[in-house]
Amino acid sequence: MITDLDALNILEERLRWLSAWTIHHANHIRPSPDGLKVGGHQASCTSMTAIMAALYFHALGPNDRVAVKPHAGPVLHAIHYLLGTQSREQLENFRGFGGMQSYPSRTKDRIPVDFSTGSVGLGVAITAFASLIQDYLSSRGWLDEADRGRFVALVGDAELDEGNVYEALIEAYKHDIRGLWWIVDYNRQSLDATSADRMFERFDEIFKSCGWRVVELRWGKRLSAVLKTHPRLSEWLEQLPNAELSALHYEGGSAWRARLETDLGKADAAFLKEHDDAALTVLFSDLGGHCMATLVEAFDAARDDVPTLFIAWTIKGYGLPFAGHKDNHAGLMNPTQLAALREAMGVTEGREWEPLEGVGSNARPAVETLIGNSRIAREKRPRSFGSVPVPAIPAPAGDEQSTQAAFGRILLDLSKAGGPLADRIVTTSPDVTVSTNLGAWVNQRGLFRKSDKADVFAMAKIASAQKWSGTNNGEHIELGIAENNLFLMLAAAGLAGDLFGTRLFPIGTLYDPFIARGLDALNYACYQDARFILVATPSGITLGPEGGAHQSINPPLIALGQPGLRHYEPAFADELAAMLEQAFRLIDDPNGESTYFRLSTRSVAQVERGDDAWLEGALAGGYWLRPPGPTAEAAIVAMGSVMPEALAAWDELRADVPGLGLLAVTSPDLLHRGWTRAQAERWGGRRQASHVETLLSALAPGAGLVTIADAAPAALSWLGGVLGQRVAPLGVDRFGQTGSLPDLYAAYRLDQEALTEGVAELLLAREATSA
Ligand SMILES: Cc1ncc(C[n+]2csc(CCOP(=O)(O)OP(=O)(O)O)c2C)c(N)n1
Ligand SMILES: [Mg+2]
Repeated sequence: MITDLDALNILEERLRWLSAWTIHHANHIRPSPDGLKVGGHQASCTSMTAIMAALYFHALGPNDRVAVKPHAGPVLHAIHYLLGTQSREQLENFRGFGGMQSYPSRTKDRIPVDFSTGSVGLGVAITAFASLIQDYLSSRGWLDEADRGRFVALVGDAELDEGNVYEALIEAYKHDIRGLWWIVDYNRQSLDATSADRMFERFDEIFKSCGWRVVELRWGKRLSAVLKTHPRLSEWLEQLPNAELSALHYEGGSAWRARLETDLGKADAAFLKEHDDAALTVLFSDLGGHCMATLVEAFDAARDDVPTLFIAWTIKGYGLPFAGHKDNHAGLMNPTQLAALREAMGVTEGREWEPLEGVGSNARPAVETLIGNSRIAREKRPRSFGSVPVPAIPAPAGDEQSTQAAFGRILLDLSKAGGPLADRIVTTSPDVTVSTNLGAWVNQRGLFRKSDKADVFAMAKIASAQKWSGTNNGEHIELGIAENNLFLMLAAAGLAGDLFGTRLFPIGTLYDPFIARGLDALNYACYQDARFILVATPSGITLGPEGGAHQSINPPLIALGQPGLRHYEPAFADELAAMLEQAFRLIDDPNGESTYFRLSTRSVAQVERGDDAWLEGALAGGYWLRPPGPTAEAAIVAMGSVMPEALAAWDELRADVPGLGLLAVTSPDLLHRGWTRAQAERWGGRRQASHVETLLSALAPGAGLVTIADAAPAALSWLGGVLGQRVAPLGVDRFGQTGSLPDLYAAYRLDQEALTEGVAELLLAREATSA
């Protein structure tokens, strides 16, 4: 009689075999066109095969979402192969072009992947924010109770060194986030070494103090039973350092015997007599994370919504010849070792890809039933979530405004007007809601709190501009100052469509320099194609008296190199309004992307517009604010908050420099992308000038450009390369300092005088070359 546990054990073996074989095939069998090692992590996979078999074929429900430890990617694919939702062709092309990815990827893998992983720690933390978003949707009535699920992170033990895990843990506690299972594959090995013994049991305390249930699965059933009757052996094993335990797992039965004889002497002689070396190897490998009964029991006992940390003891490389070896992280079996494993697993040569190869006819029905009953099998969700109409967004009125203030006004107006878009917006900020001008929106829409939180100050009738009570109907999620969490929150909210079928329009705000704090999480969000709006303000030395510690310099360069994120840097409120409207549209567009706005606190005189001709160019990255004459020999190219200086210089110079133009750049990022794309398409036989080429070819051949931005000069200086024009680049390339704007603009050469000098220099150079 085959029990479910037997069948699960058989499935574990299938996963162990298929993951090892997939990696082996890519490295040793698939022809290599370049001689490069393909790689893969057989040891990291087999460390988790029992845990994953117990989850996917027993514990997980249809709505549960899992972030899989990156190096166990092949196990996830093997599971889908058994479920029939992954093809052999994809497995054969592991790490190949168009094949299954090295690490689970939402966008590139053909199987449904809930969260991409790869940068360790981030996949763990995003599950907390996804759970919060699930609560957010539920409380608005946008998610049925029956569609709610649990969020599971499969965590490598060394991932617990990543600080972002604890930032998320703290935020999760504050928001009472539940429905989480974080399952640590406690193989006590990282990439380089075995883990520090001193941390042992500290993790439990950290999690327990944040309200988590900690379940340690140290020994399997068989080993536990032996240890119960052999107290000295038990005591000895409990205190064995990580490195020694790993080494013994590698060396196997005879080493266990020798070591026990030395350390325990005759005390356990009887025990040693009862076990030959092979039996000792098997017995001591019976750790909790490899014992199916232990795993199933633990998962079954944790079905409530208390966040739970499972510490499942495992052996890195379990069942493989390099089990426990400290250098096994990227270890690959050689063909001889692979052949031995194949035989041991009853796989006939030539039938390596057969899903249930080696499973006897006796066991097959039970195994097939378990596979058939897996409640996690599903197709990839189509990327259509019912579109949300985006209304026209008018520019806020006002002759003088800053882009930051305009942003606050636009959101306030959206809120007052109401409608589906305003209802689907969710805002979030790491403790800079007020100073990024989101306060008025929050007054209108309220804080999101799972349980009501009264505004104590308002109740006491203390005057305050911020009326912040929290309810489960609020639309702003306030975070502590941990920018990494902001990006993980945006990633989770930006995946609401994919994860829950309901699109949200997430807007996150922070100070521009602190983007650097969360860069990897930002990249992670973009990599997964999460859709959101990032509003970074204030920015640049235009922040003035706040000084260098808060003045950002390089974010436009970051944006220039960040796929999946569009940079807009408007100078005027009407530009910002049009760009926000565009950014909202891009969120729900299958071919869209996220948008980063770099805004400023500087209040600037707004320009008069005769018509809407500027609009299309502004959305495409730039437009002629003052069009050049047909023989223009120079142009000022300006971005964002320094536009008043550019306009003043243009006014001063236009009499002396006939046809001088002023190009307003709203997105170096879009201009650069358009340029390189047009280049590539030219090679493909299509010839169409990019927007930036069209703009710049309005100038006379050989004309010069003076570029200016309150940012690293390289954000715009590359424009000279488009048509081979000479450039005088102005911008900030030293740390900022405190001061008034006139003082700072003079010191950093962002003023009218620097622009005039720049134009003069270009004209002189032009005369010299034409003389
Ligand atoms: C942020 C980041 N830093 C470094 C790496 C390189 N790296 C990949 S796996 C790994 C060690 C992982 O150890 P553990 O989490 O214990 O996983 P195991 O393979 O032991 O299961 C490292 C350092 C990475 N992927 N991400
Ligand atoms: Mg490890």
